[in-house]
Amino acid sequence: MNVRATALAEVHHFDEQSSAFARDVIDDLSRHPKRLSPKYFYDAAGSELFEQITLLPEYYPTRTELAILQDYGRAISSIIPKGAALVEFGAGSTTKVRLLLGECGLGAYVPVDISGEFLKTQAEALRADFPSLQVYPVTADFSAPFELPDAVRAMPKVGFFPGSTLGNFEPHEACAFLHSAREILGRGARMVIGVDLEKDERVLYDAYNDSAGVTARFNLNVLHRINRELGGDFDVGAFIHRAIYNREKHRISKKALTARVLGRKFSFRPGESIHTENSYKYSLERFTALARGSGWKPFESWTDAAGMFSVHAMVASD
Ligand code: AVI
Repeated sequence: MNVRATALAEVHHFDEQSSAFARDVIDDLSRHPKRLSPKYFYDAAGSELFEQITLLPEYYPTRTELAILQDYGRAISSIIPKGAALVEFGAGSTTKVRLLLGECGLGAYVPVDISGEFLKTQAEALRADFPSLQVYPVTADFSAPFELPDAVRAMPKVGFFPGSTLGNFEPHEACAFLHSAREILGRGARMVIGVDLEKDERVLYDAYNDSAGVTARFNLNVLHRINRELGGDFDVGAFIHRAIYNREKHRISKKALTARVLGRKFSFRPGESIHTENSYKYSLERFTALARGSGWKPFESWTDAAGMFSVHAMVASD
């Protein structure tokens, strides 16, 4: 942890999670260009806003992936061995896993998420609806190594990573994540992963610049969060949301821009941006190459009729 973040943590008596947040914010806002990690979008307010995004008419990924899981649920579930532990990386709402639960005889479900409170609520709802299902929530940053609960050690493991969250990693980070998931899940593990595909620029632009402004609120919430949790004094109203599509790099970059900022610790030039998120879109070939280079062998994939989104089944390579 850097010196200023340590001092901050001491003054505020931060717990481990808030200290990591403080360290990352200070490090990331000290960079040129400034940035903030998308993993900090998801406090309770951010998770709620993301749930709203998933229902927007312009935001096609969630409904398209849900339709694939619905249409091919039986085939997808058939790659999950009976009695397996299904480990969901970044489990927000449990809508997607519910589509598989009816079809496969799971030994346990292990949702892993950085947002502990949201995770607890979702786990309780799932237990109420599936009383015989063993649910072991793990509060952790799934982009770093973490321990699986002892209770699932002997079970076959299947990773579940829907939502195309992989696209929020830089390609080298995506590769590191897939390697780490393979280590966590162990030999012989399988994985079901949702990957958003390249498509028309206008469709992508609209998906990240919705007319109701929910994505803008979601993006700017991270500044409110800094104010709430780290005693920041960002003038959030001085920032606007901007999402652009960079075809060459296959991503949507979201930047909050400002003309003036009253922040105490960081000064922003007029028009200076904070880069908050990338959403890489893959072709089927590029995803397959990435997976193969990261310790996994994709062996089956499913897409919607319009080729907007894809779901892949993979097995850990020896
Ligand atoms: C979670 N992730 C895959 C979303 C995406 O599409 O990149 C996050 C998001 N950001 C703005 N809208 C949705």
